[in-house]
Formats: sequence, C-alpha cells, structure tokens
Amino acid sequence: MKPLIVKLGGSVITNKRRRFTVKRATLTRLARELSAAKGPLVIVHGGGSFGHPVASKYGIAGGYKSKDQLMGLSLTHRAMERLNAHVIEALQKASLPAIAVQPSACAVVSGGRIQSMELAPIQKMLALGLVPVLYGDAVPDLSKGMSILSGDQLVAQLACELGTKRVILGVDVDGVYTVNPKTNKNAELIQEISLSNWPLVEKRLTGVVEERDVTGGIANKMCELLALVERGVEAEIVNAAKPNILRRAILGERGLGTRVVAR
Ligand code: IP8
Repeated sequence: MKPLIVKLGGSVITNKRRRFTVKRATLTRLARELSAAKGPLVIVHGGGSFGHPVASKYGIAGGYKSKDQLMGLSLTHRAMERLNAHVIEALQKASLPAIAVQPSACAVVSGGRIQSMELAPIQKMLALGLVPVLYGDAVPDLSKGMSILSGDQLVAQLACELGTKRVILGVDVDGVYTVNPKTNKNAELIQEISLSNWPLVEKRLTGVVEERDVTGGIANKMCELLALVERGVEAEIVNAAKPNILRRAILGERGLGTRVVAR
C-alpha cells in the first residue's frame, strides 16, 4: 500500500507572531486526527516561527556568501529539530510510532532543488509500520553552497518517489483564496486549481500571503503541487486549523478545501 503524505503547515502548528512558539493544543488535536489514518503515513511539517526567522536573519535561502552563515545554517537546522521534537512528541502521545528523518542528511540539493534522495530507510520504516516525519530544512547545496529545502518540495519529491496517490496540505485557512481572507472579507475560496486555470488564478491572487516565508508564497506551493498532479497524484489544501477537517480528508473525503487537479 502506498503511503498518504500529509503536510502540516508551519502557520498551523506554530504561532507565526511569536518566535519559537508551538500551538500546543492544535498540535495535540492534529496528532489525534492523524492517528485516524488507516494505512501508511508520511508526515512533513513546515518551519513557521522556528525555521523561517532564523533562515531569514542569515540569508540561507540566498546561498553561501559569508562564513557567519555556517552558524546560521546550524541554528536554522536546530530550530527545525526543536519544532520537529514537539511534533514527534505529540504524535507519540496519540499512539503514532513517529520517527524523525533529517532532510539535510538524505537529500542531495542543487540550486535549491532536490537532485536525489536516499529513500531506502524511509521505505523500510513504512514497511515496519513506523511514521516518518520530515520537515523543511536548511541544507548544503551543491551549487549555491546552502539553501532552504521547503516542506512542500519534500512532499512533492516523496510523493513521486514513494508512488503516493494523494497528498493533503494542512494550512490555516480554508484553502487558496483570491485575496487574503484574514484581511479582506471579499476573499473568494478557489475550489479547484488546475494546470489550465492556474495562469488566470495566479493573476487574480493579490496579497494572499501577508508575511512572505523564506521559501516563497502560494505560487511556489502551487508550482510543486501542479507538477505533482501532472504525474497523476491527487492534492488538496485544507484547513487544518479547524477541528476535524484534516481527519475527514485523511479518511477520504474530497472537496473540503482547494483541490489541485491536472485537467
Ligand atoms: O515552511 C521551510 O519549510 P516550509 C523550513 O515548508 C525552513 O517552507 C528551515 C525555513
């Protein structure tokens, strides 16, 4: 059986306004919702207020320019490890046998893109019934020296390589909107994004991302997902900040947020 891949967005599990702050109650609830999965599961989480501020301070995404960025990479990675420890602990409390997998130690990255990834340990973990948990990470980069590998890119890579049929991305709004729904009441939810309507949708998206993450906004997310659905994988962006939405999506319900489709 192919694994389901679920991404927990950084804005769902951390308080983006307060550095290094986990939304503990949300994480506890999401761990319980994830435990509803019937088959093999891979979890990826984003950086939120752990990885992004540190990566941004040291300009990690721009590549290696000066020696102080080495400490920056080390600190960014450590911040992600700390967040990952919170996630793993919450999953364990929900009886999921979660195990951390360090992306910077198994992905070969060049120009910010994964060139290859060692997946044998992850495949064995899944075969055993473990739940691998990966995260956006600060990584050595073959051409830029260093870069940031986003959780979204990891989701796409893992889905292709593990033969996943469906990926679910949990965010803190109901899906993709025409404008930022937190600040504009005229925001319209886009129910379906496809390869054909994306150029038009992209033009309509204005100010959807309020604080830009070091890994870019919704356009980058959509690039990863559209490339994925082109290969026959289903993708849906749902509101994981609302109780039970992620659980329902995991149990197979469709149309709970924005679906990304090939047609
Ligand atoms: O939040 C970025 O991952 P993302 C992780 O999935 C870091 O874009 C280290 C900033």
